[in-house]
Amino acid sequence: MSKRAAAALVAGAMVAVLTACGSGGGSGSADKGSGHKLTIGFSQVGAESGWRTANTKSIQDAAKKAGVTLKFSDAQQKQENQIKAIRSFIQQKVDVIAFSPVVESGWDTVLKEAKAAHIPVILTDRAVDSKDESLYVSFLGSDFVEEGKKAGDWLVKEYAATSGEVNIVQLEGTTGSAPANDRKSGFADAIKGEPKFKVVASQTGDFTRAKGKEVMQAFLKSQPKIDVLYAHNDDMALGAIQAIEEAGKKPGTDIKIVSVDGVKDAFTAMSQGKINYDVECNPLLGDQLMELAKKVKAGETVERRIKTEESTFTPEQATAALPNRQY
Ligand code: GYE
Repeated sequence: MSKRAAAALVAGAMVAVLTACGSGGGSGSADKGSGHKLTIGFSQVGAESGWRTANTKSIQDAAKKAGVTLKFSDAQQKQENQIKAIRSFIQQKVDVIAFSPVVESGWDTVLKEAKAAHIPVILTDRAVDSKDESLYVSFLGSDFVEEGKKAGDWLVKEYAATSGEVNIVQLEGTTGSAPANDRKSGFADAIKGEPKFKVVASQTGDFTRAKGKEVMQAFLKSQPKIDVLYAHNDDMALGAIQAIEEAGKKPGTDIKIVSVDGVKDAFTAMSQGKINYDVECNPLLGDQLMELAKKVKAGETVERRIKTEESTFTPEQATAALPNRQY
Protein backbone atom coordinates (compact mmCIF):
# COMPACT_ATOMS: atom_id res chain seq x y z
CA MET A 1 0.00 0.00 0.00
CA SER A 2 1.28 3.48 -0.83
CA LYS A 3 2.06 5.88 2.00
CA ARG A 4 -0.75 8.11 0.82
CA ALA A 5 -3.32 5.35 0.75
CA ALA A 6 -2.24 4.24 4.22
CA ALA A 7 -2.57 7.79 5.53
CA ALA A 8 -6.04 8.10 3.97
CA LEU A 9 -7.07 4.84 5.62
CA VAL A 10 -5.85 6.03 9.01
CA ALA A 11 -7.65 9.37 8.61
CA GLY A 12 -10.81 7.54 7.56
CA ALA A 13 -10.58 5.23 10.53
CA MET A 14 -10.08 8.21 12.84
CA VAL A 15 -13.26 9.82 11.56
CA ALA A 16 -15.14 6.54 12.00
CA VAL A 17 -13.92 5.92 15.55
CA LEU A 18 -14.50 9.47 16.68
CA THR A 19 -17.93 9.39 15.08
CA ALA A 20 -18.82 6.41 17.20
CA CYS A 21 -17.79 8.26 20.39
CA GLY A 22 -19.17 11.62 19.34
CA SER A 23 -22.64 10.57 18.21
CA GLY A 24 -25.11 11.91 20.70
CA GLY A 25 -27.92 9.65 21.76
CA GLY A 26 -30.98 10.95 23.56
CA SER A 27 -34.11 12.46 22.23
CA GLY A 28 -33.04 15.87 21.03
CA SER A 29 -34.95 18.50 19.16
CA ALA A 30 -32.84 18.44 15.98
CA ASP A 31 -35.24 16.11 14.20
CA LYS A 32 -38.40 17.96 15.15
CA GLY A 33 -40.81 18.06 12.27
CA SER A 34 -38.59 16.63 9.59
CA GLY A 35 -38.18 13.17 11.10
CA HIS A 36 -34.53 13.44 10.13
CA LYS A 37 -31.77 13.85 12.67
CA LEU A 38 -29.27 16.59 11.92
CA THR A 39 -25.77 15.34 11.16
CA ILE A 40 -22.79 17.69 11.44
CA GLY A 41 -19.30 16.82 10.24
CA PHE A 42 -16.86 18.77 12.39
CA SER A 43 -13.15 19.02 11.68
CA GLN A 44 -11.25 20.25 14.72
CA VAL A 45 -7.76 21.79 14.59
CA GLY A 46 -6.18 19.41 17.10
CA ALA A 47 -5.62 19.13 20.83
CA GLU A 48 -2.81 21.66 21.10
CA SER A 49 -4.03 23.70 24.06
CA GLY A 50 -6.30 23.95 27.08
CA TRP A 51 -8.49 26.26 25.00
CA ARG A 52 -8.84 23.60 22.30
CA THR A 53 -9.74 20.84 24.79
CA ALA A 54 -12.48 23.05 26.23
CA ASN A 55 -13.72 23.91 22.73
CA THR A 56 -13.92 20.24 21.72
CA LYS A 57 -15.79 19.31 24.89
CA SER A 58 -18.22 22.20 24.43
CA ILE A 59 -19.04 21.09 20.87
CA GLN A 60 -19.41 17.41 21.79
CA ASP A 61 -21.57 18.17 24.84
CA ALA A 62 -23.75 20.61 22.90
CA ALA A 63 -24.30 18.07 20.11
CA LYS A 64 -25.45 15.47 22.63
CA LYS A 65 -27.76 17.95 24.31
CA ALA A 66 -29.25 19.04 20.99
CA GLY A 67 -29.70 15.50 19.68
CA VAL A 68 -27.33 16.17 16.81
CA THR A 69 -25.20 13.40 15.30
CA LEU A 70 -21.63 14.71 15.39
CA LYS A 71 -18.96 13.23 13.17
CA PHE A 72 -15.84 14.54 14.87
CA SER A 73 -12.38 14.50 13.36
CA ASP A 74 -9.12 15.76 14.91
CA ALA A 75 -6.63 17.15 12.34
CA GLN A 76 -3.60 17.22 14.61
CA GLN A 77 -2.78 20.77 13.46
CA LYS A 78 -2.40 19.67 9.81
CA GLN A 79 -4.34 21.27 6.98
CA GLU A 80 -4.07 18.14 4.81
CA ASN A 81 -5.91 16.16 7.49
CA GLN A 82 -8.68 18.76 7.60
CA ILE A 83 -9.08 18.63 3.83
CA LYS A 84 -9.31 14.83 4.00
CA ALA A 85 -11.90 15.01 6.77
CA ILE A 86 -14.01 17.54 4.84
CA ARG A 87 -13.89 15.32 1.73
CA SER A 88 -14.96 12.37 3.81
CA PHE A 89 -17.88 14.39 5.25
CA ILE A 90 -18.93 15.29 1.69
CA GLN A 91 -18.86 11.60 0.75
CA GLN A 92 -20.92 10.72 3.79
CA LYS A 93 -23.46 13.41 2.79
CA VAL A 94 -23.62 15.09 6.18
CA ASP A 95 -26.19 17.91 6.50
CA VAL A 96 -23.74 20.59 7.57
CA ILE A 97 -19.93 20.79 7.65
CA ALA A 98 -18.32 22.88 10.38
CA PHE A 99 -14.63 23.37 10.85
CA SER A 100 -12.02 25.45 12.60
CA PRO A 101 -9.43 26.09 9.88
CA VAL A 102 -5.89 25.53 11.15
CA VAL A 103 -4.51 28.17 8.74
CA GLU A 104 -6.26 30.95 6.81
CA SER A 105 -5.23 30.15 3.22
CA GLY A 106 -5.74 27.30 0.80
CA TRP A 107 -9.36 26.27 1.29
CA ASP A 108 -11.09 27.26 -1.94
CA THR A 109 -10.81 23.92 -3.74
CA VAL A 110 -12.30 21.78 -1.00
CA LEU A 111 -14.94 24.38 -0.12
CA LYS A 112 -16.01 24.46 -3.78
CA GLU A 113 -16.44 20.69 -3.59
CA ALA A 114 -18.73 21.12 -0.56
CA LYS A 115 -20.69 23.80 -2.40
CA ALA A 116 -21.08 21.59 -5.46
CA ALA A 117 -22.47 18.87 -3.17
CA HIS A 118 -24.91 21.45 -1.68
CA ILE A 119 -23.53 21.02 1.83
CA PRO A 120 -23.43 24.30 3.76
CA VAL A 121 -20.21 25.13 5.63
CA ILE A 122 -19.92 26.99 8.93
CA LEU A 123 -16.56 28.30 10.11
CA THR A 124 -16.01 28.13 13.85
CA ASP A 125 -13.30 29.85 15.88
CA ARG A 126 -10.88 30.64 13.01
CA ALA A 127 -11.46 32.38 9.69
CA VAL A 128 -10.32 31.69 6.12
CA ASP A 129 -8.99 34.36 3.73
CA SER A 130 -11.08 33.16 0.79
CA LYS A 131 -12.32 35.95 -1.49
CA ASP A 132 -15.40 33.95 -2.47
CA GLU A 133 -17.88 34.53 0.35
CA SER A 134 -20.36 32.05 -1.11
CA LEU A 135 -18.10 29.21 0.06
CA TYR A 136 -19.35 29.39 3.67
CA VAL A 137 -22.54 30.58 5.30
CA SER A 138 -21.28 31.98 8.58
CA PHE A 139 -18.24 32.51 10.78
CA LEU A 140 -18.73 32.08 14.52
CA GLY A 141 -15.78 33.11 16.68
CA SER A 142 -13.69 35.74 18.40
CA ASP A 143 -12.25 38.98 17.11
CA PHE A 144 -8.52 38.17 17.34
CA VAL A 145 -7.35 41.62 16.22
CA GLU A 146 -9.30 43.08 19.12
CA GLU A 147 -7.67 40.57 21.50
CA GLY A 148 -4.17 41.59 20.37
CA LYS A 149 -5.16 45.22 20.75
CA LYS A 150 -6.36 44.63 24.31
CA ALA A 151 -2.98 43.06 25.18
CA GLY A 152 -1.13 46.03 23.66
CA ASP A 153 -3.40 48.60 25.32
CA TRP A 154 -2.64 47.04 28.70
CA LEU A 155 1.10 47.29 28.03
CA VAL A 156 0.84 50.95 27.07
CA LYS A 157 -0.92 51.70 30.38
CA GLU A 158 1.40 49.49 32.44
CA TYR A 159 4.48 51.30 31.12
CA ALA A 160 2.96 54.80 30.96
CA ALA A 161 5.48 56.15 33.46
CA THR A 162 8.50 54.46 31.85
CA SER A 163 10.64 56.47 29.46
CA GLY A 164 13.42 53.93 28.76
CA GLU A 165 13.26 51.13 26.22
CA VAL A 166 10.84 48.27 26.85
CA ASN A 167 12.07 45.08 25.18
CA ILE A 168 9.33 42.65 24.21
CA VAL A 169 9.61 39.04 23.05
CA GLN A 170 6.61 37.53 21.29
CA LEU A 171 5.53 33.89 21.16
CA GLU A 172 3.38 33.60 18.07
CA GLY A 173 0.67 31.04 17.48
CA THR A 174 0.66 28.54 14.61
CA THR A 175 2.16 30.14 11.50
CA GLY A 176 -0.51 31.21 9.03
CA SER A 177 -3.39 30.80 11.48
CA ALA A 178 -5.93 33.57 11.92
CA PRO A 179 -5.29 34.02 15.67
CA ALA A 180 -1.50 34.27 15.15
CA ASN A 181 -1.84 36.77 12.29
CA ASP A 182 -4.48 38.89 14.00
CA ARG A 183 -3.15 38.85 17.55
CA LYS A 184 0.21 39.96 16.18
CA SER A 185 -1.21 42.82 14.10
CA GLY A 186 -3.68 44.02 16.78
CA PHE A 187 -0.87 44.17 19.34
CA ALA A 188 1.55 45.90 16.95
CA ASP A 189 -1.10 48.49 16.20
CA ALA A 190 -1.74 49.25 19.87
CA ILE A 191 1.95 49.86 20.70
CA LYS A 192 3.08 51.50 17.45
CA GLY A 193 2.62 55.07 18.69
CA GLU A 194 5.32 54.61 21.34
CA PRO A 195 8.85 54.06 20.07
CA LYS A 196 10.05 52.89 23.52
CA PHE A 197 8.33 49.52 22.81
CA LYS A 198 10.62 47.21 20.84
CA VAL A 199 9.68 43.69 19.77
CA VAL A 200 13.22 42.29 19.90
CA ALA A 201 12.33 38.69 19.01
CA SER A 202 9.22 36.98 17.67
CA GLN A 203 8.82 33.34 16.80
CA THR A 204 6.13 30.69 16.60
CA GLY A 205 5.55 28.35 19.54
CA ASP A 206 2.71 26.59 17.69
CA PHE A 207 0.24 27.29 20.53
CA THR A 208 1.75 24.47 22.67
CA ARG A 209 3.45 24.41 26.07
CA ALA A 210 6.42 22.37 24.87
CA LYS A 211 7.19 24.73 21.97
CA GLY A 212 6.52 27.79 24.12
CA LYS A 213 9.12 26.58 26.60
CA GLU A 214 11.66 25.69 23.92
CA VAL A 215 11.39 29.03 22.11
CA MET A 216 11.51 31.00 25.37
CA GLN A 217 14.71 29.15 26.30
CA ALA A 218 16.21 30.31 23.01
CA PHE A 219 15.00 33.90 23.59
CA LEU A 220 16.58 33.92 27.06
CA LYS A 221 19.89 32.82 25.56
CA SER A 222 19.90 35.25 22.64
CA GLN A 223 18.39 38.36 24.24
CA PRO A 224 20.44 40.24 26.85
CA LYS A 225 17.44 42.20 28.19
CA ILE A 226 13.82 41.01 28.11
CA ASP A 227 11.22 43.14 29.91
CA VAL A 228 7.99 41.67 28.57
CA LEU A 229 6.70 38.45 27.08
CA TYR A 230 3.61 38.64 24.89
CA ALA A 231 2.27 35.12 24.25
CA HIS A 232 -0.52 34.50 21.72
CA ASN A 233 -2.01 31.88 24.06
CA ASP A 234 -1.82 30.69 27.65
CA ASP A 235 -0.23 27.31 26.95
CA MET A 236 2.82 28.95 25.39
CA ALA A 237 2.95 31.42 28.30
CA LEU A 238 2.85 28.51 30.76
CA GLY A 239 5.68 26.74 28.92
CA ALA A 240 7.67 29.98 28.88
CA ILE A 241 7.17 30.40 32.64
CA GLN A 242 9.00 27.10 33.18
CA ALA A 243 11.88 28.31 30.97
CA ILE A 244 12.07 31.64 32.83
CA GLU A 245 12.12 29.91 36.23
CA GLU A 246 14.74 27.41 35.10
CA ALA A 247 16.88 30.38 34.00
CA GLY A 248 16.69 31.69 37.59
CA LYS A 249 14.33 34.58 36.82
CA LYS A 250 10.93 35.47 38.27
CA PRO A 251 8.05 35.37 35.77
CA GLY A 252 5.63 38.25 36.32
CA THR A 253 8.32 40.31 38.07
CA ASP A 254 11.65 40.15 36.18
CA ILE A 255 9.74 39.55 32.97
CA LYS A 256 6.14 40.77 32.75
CA ILE A 257 3.79 38.44 30.93
CA VAL A 258 0.67 39.25 28.94
CA SER A 259 -1.24 36.40 27.33
CA VAL A 260 -4.48 35.41 25.62
CA ASP A 261 -7.18 32.74 26.32
CA GLY A 262 -8.01 32.88 30.03
CA VAL A 263 -7.81 29.16 30.84
CA LYS A 264 -7.82 27.87 34.41
CA ASP A 265 -4.10 27.00 34.54
CA ALA A 266 -3.25 30.56 33.50
CA PHE A 267 -5.55 31.94 36.19
CA THR A 268 -3.70 29.80 38.73
CA ALA A 269 -0.40 31.22 37.46
CA MET A 270 -1.89 34.71 37.71
CA SER A 271 -2.95 34.10 41.31
CA GLN A 272 0.73 33.25 41.96
CA GLY A 273 1.85 36.52 40.32
CA LYS A 274 3.41 34.80 37.29
CA ILE A 275 1.18 36.25 34.57
CA ASN A 276 0.29 39.94 34.71
CA TYR A 277 -2.64 40.23 32.32
CA ASP A 278 -4.83 37.82 30.36
CA VAL A 279 -7.16 38.61 27.49
CA GLU A 280 -10.10 36.23 27.38
CA CYS A 281 -10.94 34.13 24.33
CA ASN A 282 -14.08 32.10 24.86
CA PRO A 283 -13.95 28.46 23.64
CA LEU A 284 -17.50 27.55 24.67
CA LEU A 285 -19.03 27.82 21.21
CA GLY A 286 -20.91 24.50 21.18
CA ASP A 287 -24.48 25.64 21.87
CA GLN A 288 -24.22 28.52 19.41
CA LEU A 289 -22.86 26.19 16.75
CA MET A 290 -25.77 23.73 17.15
CA GLU A 291 -28.31 26.57 16.95
CA LEU A 292 -26.64 27.94 13.86
CA ALA A 293 -26.45 24.55 12.13
CA LYS A 294 -30.15 23.90 12.77
CA LYS A 295 -31.08 27.25 11.25
CA VAL A 296 -28.85 26.65 8.24
CA LYS A 297 -30.38 23.22 7.72
CA ALA A 298 -33.87 24.70 7.96
CA GLY A 299 -32.95 27.16 5.21
CA GLU A 300 -33.15 30.22 7.46
CA THR A 301 -30.87 33.17 6.79
CA VAL A 302 -28.13 33.47 9.40
CA GLU A 303 -25.71 36.25 10.27
CA ARG A 304 -22.49 35.98 8.32
CA ARG A 305 -20.35 36.97 11.29
CA ILE A 306 -21.15 36.08 14.89
CA LYS A 307 -18.67 37.44 17.42
CA THR A 308 -18.02 35.92 20.83
CA GLU A 309 -18.33 38.11 23.93
CA GLU A 310 -15.05 38.42 25.81
CA SER A 311 -13.39 40.29 28.65
CA THR A 312 -9.94 40.76 30.21
CA PHE A 313 -8.44 39.73 33.56
CA THR A 314 -6.02 41.26 36.04
CA PRO A 315 -4.44 38.89 38.64
CA GLU A 316 -7.04 39.97 41.25
CA GLN A 317 -9.94 39.31 38.87
CA ALA A 318 -8.44 35.97 37.82
CA THR A 319 -8.00 34.88 41.43
CA ALA A 320 -11.64 35.75 42.17
CA ALA A 321 -12.89 33.93 39.03
CA LEU A 322 -10.75 30.82 39.53
CA PRO A 323 -13.14 28.71 41.69
CA ASN A 324 -15.90 28.93 39.07
CA ARG A 325 -13.83 28.83 35.91
CA GLN A 326 -15.16 26.09 33.63
CA TYR A 327 -12.07 25.58 31.49
O1 GYE B 1 -6.26 30.86 21.46
C1 GYE B 1 -5.26 28.72 21.23
C2 GYE B 1 -5.64 27.58 20.38
O2 GYE B 1 -8.02 29.43 17.62
C3 GYE B 1 -8.70 30.83 19.36
O3 GYE B 1 -6.16 28.16 19.21
C4 GYE B 1 -8.02 29.58 18.98
C5 GYE B 1 -6.61 29.44 19.50
C6 GYE B 1 -6.45 29.57 21.01
O4 GYE B 1 -4.73 26.64 20.23
O5 GYE B 1 -5.04 28.36 22.56
